[in-house]
Amino acid sequence: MPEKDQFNIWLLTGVNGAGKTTTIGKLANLGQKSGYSCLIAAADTFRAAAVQQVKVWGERTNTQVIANPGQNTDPASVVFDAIAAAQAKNIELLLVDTAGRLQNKQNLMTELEKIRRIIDKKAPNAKVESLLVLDATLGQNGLRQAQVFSEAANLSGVVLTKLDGSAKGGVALAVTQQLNLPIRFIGAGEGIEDLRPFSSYEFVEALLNG
Ligand SMILES: Nc1nc2c(ncn2[C@@H]2O[C@H](COP(=O)(O)OP(=O)(O)OP(=O)(O)O)[C@@H](O)[C@H]2O)c(=O)[nH]1
Ligand SMILES: [Mg+2]
Repeated sequence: MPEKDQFNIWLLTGVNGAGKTTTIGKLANLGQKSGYSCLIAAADTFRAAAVQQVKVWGERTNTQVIANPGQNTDPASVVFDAIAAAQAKNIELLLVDTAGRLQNKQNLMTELEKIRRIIDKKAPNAKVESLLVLDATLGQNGLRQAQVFSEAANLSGVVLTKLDGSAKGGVALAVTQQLNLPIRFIGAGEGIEDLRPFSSYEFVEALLNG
């Protein structure tokens, strides 16, 4: 959970279609319901539809969305603007949506490094959670993703999505062990409520019994 009366920034990253934007919506819902003041940064400037998609989640959750009206703008500048807005409004939780990117696309990983740098520079006192959103159906590939994203975004944890399907999420165990990254949340559905804080006990039960 974010820390109350503090500036928390949660940066969500991952490959295309992992569930970043959906998770942002779920987290905004959880944050608002738990009494945090929330703001969303629409830093996926890659696709025009991406801003629209995150705005829909903003409306659903009553959360303001900071976006750049231009297309193909620098995502780091959106993050810069969003941090300024959050600081001016004493926001407690800023959720940053980023464009999906493959870990082997060097220019996109460099762009992610820049976003992370802006956060550290502009909000040095913020409590930053850098979360890799990992599709549980993808198996072993998740480990390689996690390694590369970890370097670019200085990850602090993982959100495991799509655990409502047949996926077992066994790769999550490898990720947590090898990279020493905790799983923070699990997504199990497309709905706004389908997100739970991670409990390793439940997870191991499900892996063993499912
Ligand atoms: N079944 C299931 N579907 C999910 C879950 N999380 C997200 N999805 C679906 O996965 C698809 C991609 O989700 P997005 O949130 O758009 O993924 P993204 O990572 O933002 O995608 P890009 O921005 O294109 O990189 C959508 O159809 C979501 O509804 C989940 O936990 N379970
Ligand atoms: Mg998205």
